Amino acid sequence: MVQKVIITGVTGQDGSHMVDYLLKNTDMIIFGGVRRLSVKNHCNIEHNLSNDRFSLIPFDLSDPHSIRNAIDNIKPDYFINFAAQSFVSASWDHPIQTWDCDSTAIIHILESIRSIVPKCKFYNAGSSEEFGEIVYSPQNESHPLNPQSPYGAAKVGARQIVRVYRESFGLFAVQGWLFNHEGTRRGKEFVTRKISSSIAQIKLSIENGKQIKPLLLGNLNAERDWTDAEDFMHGVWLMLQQEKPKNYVLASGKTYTIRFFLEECFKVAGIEYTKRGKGITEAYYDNHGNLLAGISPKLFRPAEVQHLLGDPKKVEKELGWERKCDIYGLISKMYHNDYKLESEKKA
Ligand code: F7E
Repeated sequence: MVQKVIITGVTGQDGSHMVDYLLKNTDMIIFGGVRRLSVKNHCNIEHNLSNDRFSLIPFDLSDPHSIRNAIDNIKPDYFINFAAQSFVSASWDHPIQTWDCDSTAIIHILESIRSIVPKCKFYNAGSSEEFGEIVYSPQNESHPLNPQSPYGAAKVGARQIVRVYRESFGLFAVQGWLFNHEGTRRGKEFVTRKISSSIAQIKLSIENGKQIKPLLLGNLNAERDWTDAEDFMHGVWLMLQQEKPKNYVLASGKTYTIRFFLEECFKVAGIEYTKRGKGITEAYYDNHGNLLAGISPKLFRPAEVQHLLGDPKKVEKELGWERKCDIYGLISKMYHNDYKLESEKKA
């Protein structure tokens, strides 16, 4: 019997990469959960819509009926939940919606799995934001959970309920700790894609003699452990193939500041800059004195996770996971993709 998987969040970065990964590496039938929106956002899955093994089903984390109906209609062998309110910054503006989607909804999924398909293997997207205020570095699976945002707190809530259902009902339910993961399908609200798309626009403005729209950023000192999102999909799948359910950290084991990402992206774009100022006056100018990038204090967060560095040793040793792309490959891939997209827009 061919197995069936429900993947939620398929229009987003991780869900769409997981669809690609499973179409390529398994013969499973894939059902992609999508939320109804008046404007369709299918660009990340467009290339798979005509594949016989992939179809879309209605799914909304804020509606327990939609969760139950999806599980009851499909009776999946696997349920991979990538749907979420995933933007940390927005979680202070929408704390209840964040909690409902990222924590309460997980109870609804687990309850439906327990009563309808108790053998179904469940993966929930966990986050390095759960570690929050760092006690030691690098962070491994034993690091305390000290979330600093409503988003991080909601992911901790989900982690606890996943554990409770696993231990109480013997479900195969896991939640990996995924450190930051990026790529060409990343939303433009996240800092890496904001930088790559904005620098591509700046490059085109320079080439075409147009006025430069400067890039405004928040905390350049924050340090993040970035991996190519495509590399993580294999790790998530390996977590679901274990004999017994166990959670792992997925990370690159390297950390860089936001400033490093910005400056490296300027280099990849071939844009020369001069730096002036310090703190909130820190800014980047081109050879003609035009502002390229600066700081907007409005983009600082009410609380910041200043340093993240994951320890992937356990997942590498026990599950054989390894990453293929390093930070330089990632920045280059993101910038060149955005340069192409921006050039096509302008053509
Ligand atoms: O911020 C700083 C910001 O929004 C990274 C999500 O996938 O990874 C992601 O969460 C850092 C922060 O990602 C801007 O203050 C500076 O320190 O790209 P981000 P995130 O908050 O780390 C974790 C693992 C998840 O689970 C989340 O779902 O960059 N930063 N200036 C900025 N951030 C943004 N967004 N925009 C700026 O202008």
